[in-house]
Amino acid sequence: MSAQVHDIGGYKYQPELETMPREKLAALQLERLRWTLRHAYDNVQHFRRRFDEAGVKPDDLRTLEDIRHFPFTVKDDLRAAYPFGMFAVPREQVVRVHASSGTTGKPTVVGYTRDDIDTWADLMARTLAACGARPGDIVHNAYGYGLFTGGLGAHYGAERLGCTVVPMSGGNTEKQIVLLRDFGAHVLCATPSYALNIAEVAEKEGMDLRELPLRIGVFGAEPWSDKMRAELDERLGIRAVDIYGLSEILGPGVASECVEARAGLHGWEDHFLFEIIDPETGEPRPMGETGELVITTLTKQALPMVRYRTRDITRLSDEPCACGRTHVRIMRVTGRSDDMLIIRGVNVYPSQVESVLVGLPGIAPHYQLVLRREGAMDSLTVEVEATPDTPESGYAEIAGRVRHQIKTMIGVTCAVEVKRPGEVPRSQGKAVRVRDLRREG
Ligand code: DLL
Repeated sequence: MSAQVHDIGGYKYQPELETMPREKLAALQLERLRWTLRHAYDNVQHFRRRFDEAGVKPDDLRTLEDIRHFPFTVKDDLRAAYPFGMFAVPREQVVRVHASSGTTGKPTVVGYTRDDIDTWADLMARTLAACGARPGDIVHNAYGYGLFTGGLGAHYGAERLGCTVVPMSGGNTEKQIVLLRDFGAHVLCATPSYALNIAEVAEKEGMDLRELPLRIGVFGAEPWSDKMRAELDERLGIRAVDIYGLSEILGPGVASECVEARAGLHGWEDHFLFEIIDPETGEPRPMGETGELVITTLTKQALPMVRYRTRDITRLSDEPCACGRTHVRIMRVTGRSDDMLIIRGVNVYPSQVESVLVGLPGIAPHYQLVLRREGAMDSLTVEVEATPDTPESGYAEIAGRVRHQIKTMIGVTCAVEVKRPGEVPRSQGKAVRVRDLRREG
């Protein structure tokens, strides 16, 4: 592993965990997987029932590949067990819960024992270190605090790494900017869309964020593109690094890019087992092929998860990485299988629209997809925003160009509305990319 990774001062950092030879890592995974299956089967009614239905017992697992015989877990299983029915330890041993807001139906509730919180802090410290944060840095944490895992997850990790944490949470953007400047933060933790919002407000107020000590952006919780990364690097004067996680598995701290390569996110394999499956058939796919990411926890006590279907579409890579870490890389998550919109029979992912938009001159990186029902037909309007230097007389031409590009690249006919600068709503956390008005009209 390169010198930068070792050289991180006070934190009791164990690079050997991240550079373990793959055979040793696999042996560790197998041991921990066996424990997880036994723990889940013995202590969670849901897993016992599902394993029995599938005719598998924890001890049937002899190799890591045998995991394919075990049943999947999905978000609805957590909903059905609302609120605490999936916990594998007595509720009194659960020292923290978080919950996802859930756009429809009940939220999903997740829990942590004291040891789970400790593991999470370690994994987030590891994640922040991989992103380039160092002990002694000032970490401005703009992930939302509360039921969302982002705020407290990053907070505990930054403390564990030996940083000074500024627990800002999301929102109140003017104040964020003042404190970024006055406290001299080195690291900004936020969703990428909110970081862009911060950059924009700073520019409006005449503050050049590039002149501040800010060095690293630890961005995640939503899909973002390389174009957006280049924009964030440039406007904030930082290295923007991608981190991935989900509450059902842990929160942030499941996978992280390394600042050296910024090419795919190392999944922390000493704590999680990653698989890619065909989202239609559920069959495992070989290394390198695209499909749905499925994760099994290996050390979680309160909420062990067996083959959790994330709905995130990506691929894994076991190519060696410039940083020397041996943990498999999850290539950028570009979208979710359940974000898919069907517009007049054409499958459309918001991320596809984003990748069409980011290449076009005259428009800012803010957009929303608006769905309406006209009679029996669904219609899609793409709202884009003109850059400040685009004259309003040019809007019609931009709209035509965007419409044409979307038709050519994605195959769907849509309406395009060009909004004035600032008119597309700004993110305070996870960006809202789709407004579905079909049920309201
Ligand atoms: O978003 C945890 C998190 C907080 C991750 C802060 C990173 C930073 P949930 O609210 O449960 O948890 O949402 C999880 O968000 O299944 C993905 O669809 C999406 N997601 C998270 N990170 C990324 C990323 C947190 N880097 C869901 N790229 C996941 C793309 C991401 N999508």
